[in-house]
Amino acid sequence: MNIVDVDYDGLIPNNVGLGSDERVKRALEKWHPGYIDWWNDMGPDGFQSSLVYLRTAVSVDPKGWAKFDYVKMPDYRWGILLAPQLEGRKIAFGAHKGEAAWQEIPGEYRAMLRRLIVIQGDTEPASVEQQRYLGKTAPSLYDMRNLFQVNVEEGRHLWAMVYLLQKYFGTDGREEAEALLQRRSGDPDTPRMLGAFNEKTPDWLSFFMFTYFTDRDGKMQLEALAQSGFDPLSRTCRFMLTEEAHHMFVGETGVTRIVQRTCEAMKEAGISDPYDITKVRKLGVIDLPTIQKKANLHFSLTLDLFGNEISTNAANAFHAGLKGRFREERLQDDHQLEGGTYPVLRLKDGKIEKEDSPALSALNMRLRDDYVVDCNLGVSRWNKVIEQTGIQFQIKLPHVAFHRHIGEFSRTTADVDGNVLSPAEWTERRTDFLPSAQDKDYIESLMQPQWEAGKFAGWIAPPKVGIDNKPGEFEYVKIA
Ligand code: BYC
Repeated sequence: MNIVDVDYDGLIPNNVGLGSDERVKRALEKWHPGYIDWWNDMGPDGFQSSLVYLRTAVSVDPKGWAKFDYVKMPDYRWGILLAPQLEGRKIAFGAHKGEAAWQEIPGEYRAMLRRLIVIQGDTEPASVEQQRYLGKTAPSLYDMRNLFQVNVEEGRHLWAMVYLLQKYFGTDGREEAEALLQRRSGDPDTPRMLGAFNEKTPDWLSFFMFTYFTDRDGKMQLEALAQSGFDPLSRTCRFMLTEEAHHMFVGETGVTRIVQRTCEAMKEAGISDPYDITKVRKLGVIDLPTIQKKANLHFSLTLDLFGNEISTNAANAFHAGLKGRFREERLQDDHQLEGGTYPVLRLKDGKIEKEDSPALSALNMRLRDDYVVDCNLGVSRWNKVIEQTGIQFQIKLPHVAFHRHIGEFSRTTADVDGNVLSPAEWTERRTDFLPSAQDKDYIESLMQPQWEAGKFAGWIAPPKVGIDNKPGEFEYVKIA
């Protein structure tokens, strides 16, 4: 079998030889109707019979793996795609460093691995649920298409994790696969597993912030899991990362286009003070301080997804060779970390201080630090756009202690600069940092659909280039 090309003959497209794996094929075919029911219940509200210009993977070769065409979302060919197996791949870290990567799961690591796969799997449908209503207020057909592309690919990422559960975990894998279809984002009784995936994505600025910040956590976690000694997990994460890149592109360019439109409108109207919110809002654009508040919200919610700064789970997963570090292969150390230390920000007697901690226990912190560096790259590109218009304003990531619910700083209340506030001060100043009810109402008032091909809502600039190099007036979604 050619592991680069995808077999589209059966019900489930794949490059894993499903045709000759009757047991897993049957299990997945049994799971399939439940997935379609979930998609119909919890996927994009409406638009299911619209034709959407989507890309579908036809190969896992990094050069030319996608084909673009009009597809109705329920007919999208979700499937199982793994990056090609690397000949002679070795485990790169932990106690098994240097041993051949595993094609089957070592018994002693089964529970740990299952937990990692289930948590990863749970986030994928969760994000689709969170974004369910956004199609109705899309600022253009271009943006609507990007939303639906992200949604179908998150659906496929769920398939990716379900395949691993069904193939390698027997009965309990099948039960976990079912449970992934049962939990619901924000449901008080059966919520999704991680906090940020139970929050609402109520408007398009939130959607772009989510795809910028939260999908980037996806990138970091997938990069760490792509290092896994369990080769099928590594291969599936490697392919997922190619799709993830587009999601972050949607987020980064989405925010860029909003910032650009705001600055252009301010210039045209002769407004130079970004804090003159009343005047800026009269122009029908989103003022920069509100964009900053949304960034504060989504960045802080996403930091929680890295878990506790000091974590035995993370140490165990690394030691076992199941979850590595960001770009493990590029790091210059022993890749075992038994004796090393890593600086961790801690809360000591109400003060935030750096402390050297055992490197193995500090792996969540380390991944979070790498994440913050990665986040800052795009933020500086947003700031370039502002700078070019001559407006005096800079978007800044808040301090890591700001607005936290998991880990060291969940025990304190800090402002965006990391100054510890009393609970009363925090309550009083909360809406200086995070969107207020009025901010939310204002953004909501802008969320009016613009579905004419080639047109864009007044609060967002058009993109520089179209998807698949299509011209500006291209009809990305034929709404039915
Ligand atoms: N909410 O030892 P700790 C994506 C729990 S996003 C609730 O620090 P660990 C995507 C934790 O489960 C990437 N609970 O945890 C993006 C543990 O509970 P138990 C998703 C939390 O394991 C956009 C306890 O607290 N992938 O792909 O070191 C769209 C002790 O914590 C939270 C992954 O996350 C939380 N935020 O770190 C679509 C990778 N944080 O088990 C998709 C897989 C911690 O003691 N997961 N807890 O009862 C992991 O690697 C780790 O499980 C975590 C947590 C990084 C999540």
